[in-house]
Parts: sequence; structure tokens; C-alpha cells
Amino acid sequence: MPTKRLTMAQAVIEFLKNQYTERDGRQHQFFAGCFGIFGHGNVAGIGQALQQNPDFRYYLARNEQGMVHTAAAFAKMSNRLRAFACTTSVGPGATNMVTAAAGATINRLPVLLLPGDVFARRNVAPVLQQLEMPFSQDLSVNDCFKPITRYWDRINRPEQIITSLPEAMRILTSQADTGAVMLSLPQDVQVEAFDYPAAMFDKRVWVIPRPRPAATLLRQAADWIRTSQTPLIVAGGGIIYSEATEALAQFVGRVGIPVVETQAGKGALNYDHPQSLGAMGVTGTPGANILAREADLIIGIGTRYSDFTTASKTAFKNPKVRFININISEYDAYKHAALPIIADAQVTLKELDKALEGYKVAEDYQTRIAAFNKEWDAEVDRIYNLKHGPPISQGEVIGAVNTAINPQDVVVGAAGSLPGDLHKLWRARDPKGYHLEYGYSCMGYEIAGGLGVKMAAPDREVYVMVGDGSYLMMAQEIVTSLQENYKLNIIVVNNHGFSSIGNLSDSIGSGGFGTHYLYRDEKTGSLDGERLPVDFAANARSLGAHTIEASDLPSLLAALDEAKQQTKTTVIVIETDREQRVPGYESWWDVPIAEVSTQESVQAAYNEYQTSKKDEQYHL
Ligand SMILES: Cc1ncc(C[n+]2csc(CCOP(=O)(O)OP(=O)(O)O)c2C)c(N)n1
Ligand SMILES: [Mg+2]
Repeated sequence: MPTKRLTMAQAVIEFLKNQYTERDGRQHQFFAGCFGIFGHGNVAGIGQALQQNPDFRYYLARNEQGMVHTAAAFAKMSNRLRAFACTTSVGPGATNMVTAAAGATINRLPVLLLPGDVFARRNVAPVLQQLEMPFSQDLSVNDCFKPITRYWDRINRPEQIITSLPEAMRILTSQADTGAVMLSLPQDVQVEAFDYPAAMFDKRVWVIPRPRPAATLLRQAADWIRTSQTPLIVAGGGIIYSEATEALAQFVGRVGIPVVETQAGKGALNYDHPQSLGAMGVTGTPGANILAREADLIIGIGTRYSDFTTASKTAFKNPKVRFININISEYDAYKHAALPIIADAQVTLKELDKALEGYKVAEDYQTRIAAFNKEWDAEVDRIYNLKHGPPISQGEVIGAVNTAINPQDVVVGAAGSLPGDLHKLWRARDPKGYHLEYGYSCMGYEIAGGLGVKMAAPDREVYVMVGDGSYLMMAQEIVTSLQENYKLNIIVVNNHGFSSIGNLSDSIGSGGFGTHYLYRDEKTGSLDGERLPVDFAANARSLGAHTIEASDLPSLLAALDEAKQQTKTTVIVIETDREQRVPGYESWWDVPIAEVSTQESVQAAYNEYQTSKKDEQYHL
């Protein structure tokens, strides 16, 4: 058997270079390269291997969490057909990835993590940054990734990668099981040479299948739909990953079933499609939530039914409600005791269309859908044109960005009050135009994620919408965007703290405690002094970005225009009124409240909470 003598790290890179995915006859090189930050745990191993393989591009990031967000966003934008590897040193470099790795796994996005690990041979232990445990030597900080990765392995001998790398690829390319994958690479083993079988470096194509639905279950689903009075489709992210949006538009256009969207599923239908009722759940529209409440049949496609979608299990109130779940993942397909169709969304929608020949929802149902649509359009217009302030409202900022940009451009967000407001108000005009990380809702994803989106779709303009809190948590990948010449448009919405959690704090009776960015007042002992003088524009400028400050709607529109003329990352800073919020519509979210308290406002909130909680259902 021909062999190739390489270090373990060189063999890893050589293998990764040759992995491809294929769907619908189109091939993609799976790895677009490797993000990394070097330290003593990887500089001589994976670092050297990357230097020796310039055709597998190395991207220097600013923070390990940031680079994993970038990698996850890239995979999401690529419909999980492409991904990045991420290399770090041992110790803090590795554990810096924990947060974003958890985000990738929760959002079911493939990212390959390649941290260094402490010496396998142990004789020099404890090495710099090593976690010592008196009860075991078979433990390092990298073990804390075990619950947040879908495959985890430590490579203690160079030949172990011959069997580990294919397993890593199996998970990364699995539509049902994908997420963060970790190969933990002890720094001494990375540099050890071995005679690897040459065949392991042959080009390998991982075919992404489109499994068909089981015939009996499809027939049953069609029967359930035909006998339903008020069927409703809950469109999740799986529809977008499966590229099933056209099939969905055609199907519902013909049969008239209304569609509501989760955060990940937003954009599955264009906002002005007659069957589109927009966002569903806690951050949903009135039409979506009222029809969900009444529906006798929910067809969940590519959704995992998070509490934001189910309004903490209060969304579906028809006592006769049944569920059909079309999902590539068996786990999700069985939720809510549904009729489980474990299959690809695109194929299933086409087959369902055939199975439902001649079927259309009742006329009066269609009339209601059209009425809800019209009312919601008017409500969005109202919020886009509030003429509040200055400072203006966040709804107006969203309206300005939505109307100023091109349909194929992408809005990116993750945490704070923006995701809810965007979910409600954003007029989606392209299946890949709305990119919200709301599985983990991780502050700090926005800018780093925006970079991943831009790298996956360089022909589109990317508009990152980020709160001041999130910006302060993680803005440093602006530097990486400049280094790589990937232009981002970043809109910093400054409301001097946490509008979202401030609102939540109000609702639980705590009056916004600890959510304002204010100096500590020595007299009160609390954080209720003057405003902190953070200059976001100066901060972004210091990192090298072009910056523009806007203060009202006309100056914001001018800034968006100016940003379009720029070729490098541009940051627009606008102050908004934290208290001018977009209302909630016909929904509820379970956030438990203190059962006993010295505060009357908390006691009142607790009593109200007890009543609302009674609406929570089991779907059995
Ligand atoms: C990493 C992380 N820490 C904490 C939270 C909890 N959290 C959710 S929103 C939020 C405040 C966000 O502030 P900002 O970005 O200014 O957005 P705003 O709420 O003002 O819209 C916090 C602390 C989180 N989602 N992620
Ligand atoms: Mg804020």
C-alpha cells in the first residue's frame, strides 16, 4: 500500500483539502480554509502544516469565539454545504471557542474545531495552561467541549486520525446530526510523523441526499390535510437549508395553506406572497399567532419548535390540533407527537403537492388570510414611519435599512431587541436575505457572523444590525473584515444599554435593574448616575473602519447611501429611544418570576405569571 510520510497536522490539512460535498449534481469543496490564532499549542503543528499548504487558506482572526461565529455563519449562509476549520492553541485559546461552538451545535451548523491539547506523553506536565486534576491525567480543558459538540475525539497517536477524520466528516455533512465537531490535538502528537496510507488523501465526495418520505406516511399526511379545516404551515430553517423555498411558494400558492415563519425560517416565503403571514410565536404577527391558536393541523417543516415559536407551548390552543412534522432529523420529526415524515423538505413538498391534487383550503379561510396580510402590512408601515424623536425608534431604523438596500442583500443579527423587531418587521425578499442567529441568541455573533455571511456570498451587501451591548462584547472582527477586504455595513443601534432585558426586567417587576449603561452614583450606590460616554464611531474608526454618525431618519438614509459608495467596512452609529419599543402581538413567553419577594411589583408580576402559565399545553 503506497504511503505518505507526514506529520499528523500535515495529514489533517492534506485530508481536509480533499473533502467535497455534492447535492443536486453540484459539487463544493467542503472546507473554505482554516481560521486560526496561533500559540504554543498549534504553531509548530497545524500552524506549520497550514504554512506548507498555501492552497488551504489560513485566515487570522482576532478572537477564537469570533472566528467560530464567522465559521458558523459561513456554513449557515452556504446551506451547510461548506464549512471552515478553526485552529487554536491549547488552554485559553481553545476554551475561548466554547460559546460559539455551543452556538454552532444548537443551530445545527458544521464547524470543525482543531484546538491544541496538552502533551500526550505527559513527562513534562504540567505544561503552561494545563488543567491539573489529582484524580486523573486523562483530562484537559478541552473535555468541556464534550456536551457541546456532535463528535469529539482526542488524538493520542498519529494514526488515530485515519479513522477519526472520516467520522468527523460523517457528522459535519450529516443534515440531521451536524454541529460543532472537535478533534483535540495534543501538541506533541501534532508534529509526530507517520506513514499514512496515500488513499486517505484521495478526493472524497460526500453526497448530501434528499431522502423521500415514506409512502404510507405521505398518504396519511395528505388525508389529514384534506380533512383539516384550518391547516397552517410553520416554516423553519430546514426549508431554507434544503433550498425548498420555491417548492413551498408553488405548493401553498396552489393549495392556499398559510405559512408562518420561525426566526431561522424567515424568508422561506417572500413577505408579499399571498400565503405569507410572517413571523410566528413570541415575536410573531397577529395573523400568524391567531391562526396558530385556532389551527386544527400544524404542518411543521424544518423546525425544532423552540419556545419562541411555540410561545412556551401556549401557541396551539385548538383542542383537536394535530401535527405533521416534515424534518430531516428524526428527533425533530417526532416532536408534539406528530405524524413524523423524516425526509427532505423540497422532495416532500413536491410529493405532497401531487398527493393533494385538486385540494384547496376553504374560501373563507383564504379571505381571513388576505385580511390579516393587509392589516399587518399597514402595521409595518405605521412602525416604519413613526416619526418618533430624535432619538428615533428602532422600528424606523429597521424600516430605513429595509427600504434602502437591495432585495438580495443580507441583514444579520443575533441578540437584544433587534431579533424580535426584525422578525416582526423585516420585509424578506430573498430566502438568504435574513440571517438571524436565534438558536443561541449570542451577543457578539453579529459582526463576526456578518463576516462569515460575506465570505459565503461576496456578491451581496451585508448589513449587520447590532445593539450597543453586543457591539461592546465583540466588535474586533471588524479588523479581520478589513484584513481580508470583505466589506461589511454595520449599523450600531445605541440605546445606552439593554433595551431587551430592560423590558423583560420591567415585565417581571424589576424596573430595568442593572440594564442601563450609567456611571455608579456614589450617593445612591447604584448604577443610576450619568450616561457613560462611549464613542462608538471613534471606537470603530480606531479599528480602521469608515464611520458615519446619524441622528435622525434623513441622516440615517444619507449614511446608508454613503455606505453604499464605500469599498471598506463601514460603521453607522445611530442613537435610538430605548423606551419606544415595537409591541408584542397575541403571544407569551415563559420567564419564571420570584415566588416570594419584598417588592410589590414582583409580587404582582408573579400573580399574573401564574395565570398565564396555565395556558401551557402538552401535545401528546
Ligand atoms: C453572550 C450573551 N450574554 C448575555 C445575553 C443576555 N442578553 C440578551 S439581550 C442582552 C442585551 C443586549 O443589549 P444590546 O446589544 O444593546 O441590545 P438591546 O437589548 O439594547 O436591543 C443581554 C445581556 C446574551 N444573549 N448573550
Ligand atoms: Mg442596547
